[in-house]
Amino acid sequence: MSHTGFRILHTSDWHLGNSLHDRSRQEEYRAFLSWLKETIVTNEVDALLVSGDIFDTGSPSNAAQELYFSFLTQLNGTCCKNVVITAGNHDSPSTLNVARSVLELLHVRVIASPDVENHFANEVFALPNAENPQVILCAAPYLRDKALQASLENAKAATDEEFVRAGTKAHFEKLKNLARQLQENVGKSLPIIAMAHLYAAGSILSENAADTEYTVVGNLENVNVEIFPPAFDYVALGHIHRAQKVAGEDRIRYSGSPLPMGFDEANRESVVLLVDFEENNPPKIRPISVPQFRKMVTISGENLNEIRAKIAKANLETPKAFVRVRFTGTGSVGNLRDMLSSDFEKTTLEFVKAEYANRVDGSQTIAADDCDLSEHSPTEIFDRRLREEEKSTKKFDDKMRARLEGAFQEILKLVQEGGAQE
Ligand SMILES: [Mn+2]
Repeated sequence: MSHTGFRILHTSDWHLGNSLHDRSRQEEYRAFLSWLKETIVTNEVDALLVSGDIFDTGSPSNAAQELYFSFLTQLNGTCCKNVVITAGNHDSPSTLNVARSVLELLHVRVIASPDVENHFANEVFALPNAENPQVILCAAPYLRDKALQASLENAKAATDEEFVRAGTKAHFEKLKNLARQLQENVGKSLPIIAMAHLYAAGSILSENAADTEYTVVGNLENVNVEIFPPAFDYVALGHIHRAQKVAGEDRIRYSGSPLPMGFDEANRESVVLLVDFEENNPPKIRPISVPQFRKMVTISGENLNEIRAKIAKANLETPKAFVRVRFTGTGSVGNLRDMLSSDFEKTTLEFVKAEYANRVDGSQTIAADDCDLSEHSPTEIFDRRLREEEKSTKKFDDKMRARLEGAFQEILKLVQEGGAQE
């Protein structure tokens, strides 16, 4: 698949280390990354852009990190001479920064947090390199308070939402100016590509409430895509798990997550986006469908007989699938897991969870509505807990919040390292 211009592959929201109700997804991730490498090589991709949420948590398991590093190492020596990785809200900037200087030797650029002291100079650069500039990147990671405050040059905002909106807008304005400056230095008009990890107003979260919860928890602020004027030839977004263009603009895209992050995301198509930049033309965008490496199936039934028949059928149609059982009848027939586990033992299916569709468990009041706690990462639930706290008492300042989050991550890491064999 040869080409003349500059070709990127845009993806995001890998959430490496994600597990499905304690079931490891390591093999799915391994299969995805090996597929991704093949796709990059087959399509002669020049640069890979990953717009945030590389890892599922701020302290990813060793197994998740091993996948990440071995994938990046395997790209070395292929057509893909550049990789740009930005941090999402799930990523810990310091975790991503650990290997930054080593990865630089492999032409992998990690932008974990905006360099406030140097006026965000780390986010704007040319690819493939300064000697042979073909495109200009404005690669912003997820913007936390410090970066938003610096972007606003300490101007005050009326509300938290306004702070995020105005700060984000000011940030991309600054990046655009840096890109223009770089263009002037180069002496020609190169395509400008923005990377951002945010919730763009007008984007569709999901048909499904649970997906919505997963994606925007801890970040209810959305920003208007007017912050990306046409000076940005392409905007590679991350954060929303469903692939889409935003506000009808072809050039503003979410790639979506390559793997479904739960049963509620299982029915949508996953893609990565190939984007070609040629002189004086709008970018050409081509989605490539990501195979589903392991099916996720929901079996619903009004009674046990119906459910048992569907289990047998699923075993033939989708062997090895992860299965969620939903009892949609009235009343209770007892512990579904106990009653169905012997049925599953005769199959290749993986019985992940069983639930009564019409019952709300009283233990789940922290997670509002009818969402399932196990659909969320511990960090998200903690984040939500902090928000609840802020409703009844006062808001935490940045320092206090950072201390609480730090302490939580430390405990989480201890628990995970003590409990998991990975
Ligand atoms: Mn995110």
